[in-house]
Amino acid sequence: MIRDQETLEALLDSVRRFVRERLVPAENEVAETDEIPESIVQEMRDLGLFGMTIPEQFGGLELTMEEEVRVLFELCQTAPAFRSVIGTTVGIGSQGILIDGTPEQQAAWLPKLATGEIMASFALTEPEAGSDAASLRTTATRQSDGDGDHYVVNGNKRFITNAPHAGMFTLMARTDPANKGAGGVSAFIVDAKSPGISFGKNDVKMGQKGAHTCDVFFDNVRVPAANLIGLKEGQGFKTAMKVLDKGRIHIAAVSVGVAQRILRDALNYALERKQFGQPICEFQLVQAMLADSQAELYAAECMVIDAARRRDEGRNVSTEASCCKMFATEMVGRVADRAVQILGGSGYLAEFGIERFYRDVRLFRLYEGTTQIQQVIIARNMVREARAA
Ligand code: COS
Repeated sequence: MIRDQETLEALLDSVRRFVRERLVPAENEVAETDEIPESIVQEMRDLGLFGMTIPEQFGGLELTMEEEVRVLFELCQTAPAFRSVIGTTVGIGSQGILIDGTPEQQAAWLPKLATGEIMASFALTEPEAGSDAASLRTTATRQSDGDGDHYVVNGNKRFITNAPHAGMFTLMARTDPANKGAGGVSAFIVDAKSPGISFGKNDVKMGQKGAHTCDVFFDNVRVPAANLIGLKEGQGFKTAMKVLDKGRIHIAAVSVGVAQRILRDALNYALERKQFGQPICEFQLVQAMLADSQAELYAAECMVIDAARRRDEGRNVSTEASCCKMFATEMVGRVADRAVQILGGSGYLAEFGIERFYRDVRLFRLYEGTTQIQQVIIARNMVREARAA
């Protein structure tokens, strides 16, 4: 936790400067090469961004959720692929260890993640288990031999962000073959260099060039029993859901940051571009698009900050996280669409950058639970609470 406003402001200033001076100028190169230069990744390490959410005792900045979302509002005013470099390490890849890991597991892995020495990746989704995450088929079978207790993992994970760069995976696998539902799933810390792990080709995606995803194959991979998160079988699905509660607020904050950038670009264009003898920002139909975007963006920003504060207070934010994820990711889609409209033909051209954002933000409505899954979670929680009352 950053204990004083001045230190938080200094961090936000550094991130703002980093975005303006290093990331924005590199956007086109990253889109063309599909690679983020190592010098930029190193600067992210130097800024402490990999350790944003990791406790100080393990070398991180230990930001509260509210502080984290404020950093994301700044960091994401550029191509979202840059955020993806640190995203799985500060978020879904590390949080399972932090939330449910033992002190030994935390001490063994979190320091390396905090410095960015290794990246974390979150391996839940499978070819046949997307929205229905609890139906996953990857197995982890406990065995004991001369090498001590371990699990043998077999299966295939899909769409795994940062898998090609990962040093470790938070892996969800079925430890109880008789239980085909959520209760049969356990979470593990898996060293990415373990023999038997192999990777598919990088996925060719609609957008977010520079952020890499691929399939990961586990073929008789030995995982020490000491790497079972929390040393308890059957808790892995719940660990994944708790991780996603936080991850969904994170993605909502990312959506707010990107929307701020897109709207600023659209406004700047509307100020400059003249038609019928005056800047197009003078036309009320263009103003309507600007105003709707501004109001929705402000609503999303307020929601994200409120949900983050509630989480910092230790409250259950499953409903709020899904509300934020649903609203903010849909919001940035509408903002990007209006921005294309405001730029007109130029909005469709690569050189203006808006079409790239339009493609990039489409992912936000899909990963970490689609909009429809967020609706299911929100409504289910409402019904459950109403019945309990
Ligand atoms: N925190 C803690 N525990 C949770 C939880 C949460 N947010 N959400 C669910 N659980 C618990 C439930 O309480 C239940 O526990 P009990 O069996 O003890 O009652 C268990 O987990 C199973 O929950 P549920 O019955 O709701 O599971 P479902 O299979 O119905 O799945 C959804 C629920 C659809 C919400 C879940 O599969 C999901 O989030 N899918 C989307 C997955 C996703 O986001 N994928 C993206 C991958 S990461 S890029």
